[in-house]
Amino acid sequence: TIEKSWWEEAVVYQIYPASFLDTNGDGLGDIPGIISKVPYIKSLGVDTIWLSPIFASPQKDMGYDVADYRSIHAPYGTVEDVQTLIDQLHANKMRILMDLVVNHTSDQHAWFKESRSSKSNPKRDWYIWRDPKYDEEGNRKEPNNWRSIFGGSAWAFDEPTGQYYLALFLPSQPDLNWESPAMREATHDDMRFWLDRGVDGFRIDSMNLMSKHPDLPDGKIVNDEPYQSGAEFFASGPKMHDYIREIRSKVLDNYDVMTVGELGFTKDEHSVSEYVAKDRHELNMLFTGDIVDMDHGANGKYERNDFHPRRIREITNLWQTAMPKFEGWNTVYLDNHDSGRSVSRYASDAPEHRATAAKMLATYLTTLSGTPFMLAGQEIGMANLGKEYGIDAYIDVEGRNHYNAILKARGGDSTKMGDVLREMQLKSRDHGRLPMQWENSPNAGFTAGKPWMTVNRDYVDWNVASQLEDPQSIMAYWKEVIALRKRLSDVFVYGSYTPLSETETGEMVLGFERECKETGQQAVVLLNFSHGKLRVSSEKYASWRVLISNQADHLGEEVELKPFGSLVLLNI
Ligand code: ISL
Ligand code: CA
Repeated sequence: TIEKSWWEEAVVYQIYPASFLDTNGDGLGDIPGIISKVPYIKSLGVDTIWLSPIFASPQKDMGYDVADYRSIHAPYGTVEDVQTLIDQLHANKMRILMDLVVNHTSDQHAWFKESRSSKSNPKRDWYIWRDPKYDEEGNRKEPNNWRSIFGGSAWAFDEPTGQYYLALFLPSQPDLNWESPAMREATHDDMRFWLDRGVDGFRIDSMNLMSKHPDLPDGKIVNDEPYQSGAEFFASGPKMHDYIREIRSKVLDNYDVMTVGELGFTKDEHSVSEYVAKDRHELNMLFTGDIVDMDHGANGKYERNDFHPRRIREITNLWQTAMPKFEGWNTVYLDNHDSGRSVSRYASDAPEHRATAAKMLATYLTTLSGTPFMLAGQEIGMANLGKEYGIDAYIDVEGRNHYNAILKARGGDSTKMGDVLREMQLKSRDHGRLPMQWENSPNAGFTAGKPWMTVNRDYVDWNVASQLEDPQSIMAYWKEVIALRKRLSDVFVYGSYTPLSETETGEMVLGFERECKETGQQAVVLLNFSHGKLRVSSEKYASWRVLISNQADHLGEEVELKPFGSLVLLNI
């Protein structure tokens, strides 16, 4: 018999609160908007939602800069509203994950205000403060050469006390010092605050950055830039597992909850196993960064590196075969609020392919081992902003910093920025944050006011209202594949995974088998990642029956996949 747990069978729907539904016309989504859509979300077959941060925040990084974990960003609503949302979800047998952002806080958090107030403040060591260094000419320099993930130095100088503090993201997002037991306890208390209100788990932001090498050594120099990554000294540091185990034993183990850790930089199988191997008793699952980096360059996210299906085959095979070795569990995801939409990046948003491509990716997400995470809007095939949008439509700080740094280096000539814009049109974080497209009415029915960011004008053709009516829609397909995953959970959730090789399927097709050893029930999944019609030999599957397909034909000895076609066959 198979050991089962709710979080393995869950299907999670990520909501970016600012962009879901605005109920009071201020142009920003809100908690009442989410509450009003609980029946809609449930109708998809989804059973868990993950809310990106909704806490009090100056919103320098859209809430990933938290000023107070126990109050809600006022435009979103109140703690009472959140309690109503939690209760409504539970009444519908659904669950809720919150975003736990505890690698850093906002510089407006009371902890940081105290910490920066003087060198002798009891909270001074809740953050990472260091004296300046000086070069031969006596110029002040940062304590080390680490680069911020959002560009520039990872250190910010604080005049009044004459020291630098570490900030791996924005200077207004100081990193917490997890070495401080008092700070850790305060964070544990904040977690309990939400767990006591019924929250069912956390997505842990920048999870593996919490432990840094205690000496904060200079990062390896790989070019002549002033700042170097340094990630080898701040990702998965020496105390990482102590901190997670402490969170488990002191907090999480008192509740029936799950955790999903965001894993950056760390990519090797052994390190990954240390977070999620069953006997480690640490996290339930991870977001390994590689699946959202498939079209990033070796020298950074915005370096051109056109996607090839070989990448998704490698990454899928890697984790699908690794996890069972140590009885670990993983997520299955392609989209989040930090990147472009998968249909535009890895498949096609051309009008003639878009619906088929979105369904093919839905098939990928729901037929693998691991907990599927989908981003709101994926169920209607929401895509990136089109090429007709210029740089002004891009407002996210990460992309802006990148663009402005290059613009400056090129002497401020914006006519020479076509290559940079091209990559942003694919990978900018703005695409993942586009307002939800509810209907074909002004601003897609997202707001009656002025939306906080661009509403993609393609809502006219791609929206919830029109797909609700259409049995052939992307949404209808999503409902079907989610239902199949639940009905055949022995195969699709708990079954074993066997990859089909590139020689068997051709390089543009991703293929794999799933099997329930107990019952002998088997499925094969074939996904065409190309614009072309392809045939795959299917002798072995000649007598298997079609479980679901978007645009494909089972011809017995052969399968014909239309452009971006997918097919799932079942042996019994
Ligand atoms: O967004 C990225 C670049 O595309 C990633 O490097 C991202 O910054 C990293 O994965 C950490 O992301 C998380 O923490 C950030 C926040 O801005 C992101 O939205 C969040 O998902 C800082 O809290
Ligand atoms: Ca609002």
